[in-house]
Amino acid sequence: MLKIWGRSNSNNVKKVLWCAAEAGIAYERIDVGGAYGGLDRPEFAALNPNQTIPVVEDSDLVLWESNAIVRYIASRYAPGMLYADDPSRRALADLWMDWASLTFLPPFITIFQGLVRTPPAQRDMEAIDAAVARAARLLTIADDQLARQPYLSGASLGMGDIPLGVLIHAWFTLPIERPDLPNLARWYDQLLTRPAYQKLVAQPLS
Ligand SMILES: N[C@@H](CCC(=O)N[C@@H](CS)C(=O)NCC(=O)O)C(=O)O
Repeated sequence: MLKIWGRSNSNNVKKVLWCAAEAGIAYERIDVGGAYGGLDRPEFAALNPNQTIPVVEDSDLVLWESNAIVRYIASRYAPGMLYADDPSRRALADLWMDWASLTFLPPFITIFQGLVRTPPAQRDMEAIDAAVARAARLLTIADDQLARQPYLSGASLGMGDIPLGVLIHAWFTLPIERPDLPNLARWYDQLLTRPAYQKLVAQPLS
């Protein structure tokens, strides 16, 4: 059985849990990181020298880096469904995975860490407001894409939806000013109808 290391409120762990659930595979999850600690234990550092979560063990295979794990689970356990057979479609899904993590994540982290994990008196509101404005500008790009197709991966849910899909729950939940992005809102509403997303991603922020 797949073993997933990481606390369930980590956005990067949520990607892996949601992907595994959509792929329909059983897994065991072990709480490490955050309040649970344990990342500096030698057994964990031997699995992931970065000492970060998530980590996945599948028989002899050990993987870290959440997007690499999502690609692995999708290709191994949900080919033709979460992992497109067609190289062009797959490349576009890859594009949205990378965009979520390399372009959207930096301003998102400023907002999320600032408003969820920092006490009010210690918040840098100037930095948070600038990050909200940047994130809102970036999300118009995703909104444009979602005007052309139901999901970032194409006609149906795929791995390309997973990284931004996890972050977007916080975007629509946080007490921030959001521009009207109807296609993004419609996509989020569709994700919310999925039992796996509801259970593993759309939880109170912590
Ligand atoms: N690029 C890595 C980032 C991993 C990462 O930074 N994980 C965070 C949680 S989201 C972590 O391990 N934080 C330390 C902790 O939870 O104690 C990935 O996508 O897996």
